[in-house]
Amino acid sequence: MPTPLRRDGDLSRRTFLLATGGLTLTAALAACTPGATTASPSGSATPAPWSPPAEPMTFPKGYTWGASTSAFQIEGALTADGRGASVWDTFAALPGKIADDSTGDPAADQYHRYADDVALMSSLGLGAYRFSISWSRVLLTGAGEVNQAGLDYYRRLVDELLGAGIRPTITLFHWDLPQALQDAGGWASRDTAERFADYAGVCFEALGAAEADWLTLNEPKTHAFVGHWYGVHAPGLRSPDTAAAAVHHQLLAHGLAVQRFRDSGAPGRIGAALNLIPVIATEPDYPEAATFTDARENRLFLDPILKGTYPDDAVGDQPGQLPADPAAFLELQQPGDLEVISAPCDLLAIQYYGVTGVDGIGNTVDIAPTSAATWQQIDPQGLYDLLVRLKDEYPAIPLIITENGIPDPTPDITVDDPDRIAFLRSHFQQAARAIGDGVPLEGHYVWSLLDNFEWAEGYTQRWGIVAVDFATQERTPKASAGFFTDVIAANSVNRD
Ligand code: IFM
Repeated sequence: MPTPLRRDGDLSRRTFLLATGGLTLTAALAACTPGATTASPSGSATPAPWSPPAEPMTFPKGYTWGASTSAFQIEGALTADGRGASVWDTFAALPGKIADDSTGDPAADQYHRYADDVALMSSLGLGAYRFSISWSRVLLTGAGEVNQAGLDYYRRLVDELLGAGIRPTITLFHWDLPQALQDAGGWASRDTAERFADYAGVCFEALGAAEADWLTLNEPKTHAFVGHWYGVHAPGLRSPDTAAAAVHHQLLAHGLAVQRFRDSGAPGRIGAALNLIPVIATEPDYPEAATFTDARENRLFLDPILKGTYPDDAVGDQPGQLPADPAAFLELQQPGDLEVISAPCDLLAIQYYGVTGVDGIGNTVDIAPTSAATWQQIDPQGLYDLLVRLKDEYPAIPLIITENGIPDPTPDITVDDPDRIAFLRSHFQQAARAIGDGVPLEGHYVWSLLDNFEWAEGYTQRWGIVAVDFATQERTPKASAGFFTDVIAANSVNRD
């Protein structure tokens, strides 16, 4: 059984982080990479954390620098050109579900402003732009007749990107399931996977000629768990068994879409985008709960896609497991499903936000500074650990980081964002370090290009490197956008 991630110096690092509790995030991030050995309170020497070198860390030629968004979070225009409703339209309209009672309208209105936004991307020097397609713009009820006007929007966007020399990275599903499919059972129903494959086929036919990277699913874990188990995201369900079904049927949808992609002969590449999180046992004598948490958070998604097997310790009634019925989960799996799910991909997209500690009885423990998103425990070295783990434990596959970022500390428009610069710098450094150690990492996308609708947090969390005034739709690049532009131009990251 694989062990949860632990690394030398963890305990001392936690002690150190406690000691930095009064620092700002920037100071804590800077302090996380000192050059000297740190001393524990008992005075014994502990291993020094890794330090970036004095000279710039250079990335391989052709390394992709990009920024990411998703349809419901930025497009607005919820009824334009006949768009159908998604589960997020329904959920956001329910009282009390969104922190500021907002909806996906107007968001950043990219549906109408895409040309200006592409010009903005050019001015920042981006090599790639990751966006998602709204399924219910293309197929209003998730299936049946194509809504040409909706599909044409994405064709225009792709053309604009290609014209600007920016590679499109296209996500097919970023949580906005057509409401009509939810009404028919949603991801609890196997049929949704088939509908997804048909929808993917429509997109490949319309846009597949473009040299692009395609991502089937965005964070199937978050959609399954937060939307179907915790009830905090659309569709707002609270059933671990439904969450388990949403896991399997999303993964099946991924595999079916990969098959369609191959059949289409499209020239681009395809994979899935998984949010992965190093899990660190805070009670080393009782590591089981951390092992189960690792199974639930990471291996439940990595293993079927990359190895064609499900881990046997992710689902069950032990602390850290997805508390669904393992027999029912097994029953969902039909002969041949895992073969479909593990259809060879061209890349694996990773979304990295931080680490988590887990105690002996499965509770989450803060072992690193958090951002305004309290679930986010910031640990740049965790990115390195994760990348090396993927190289060591899984079949070789090109990797790209398709999300990495933090929110501003307050809901107010912010253009001076030193915390984000420190965050990005330290994560770019760890990415370069991993490449130096043989990890086949090919690109890094920040989350996000623009301030946007942050799901249940509405507009109260701003994750963009470009500020958006939602009343006027004015865009203002933050200081971090300038920092990112410099990194892209140099294709390297400085120590500080
Ligand atoms: O905004 C989200 C995104 O949609 C998926 N990954 C995490 C981001 C920040 O919460």
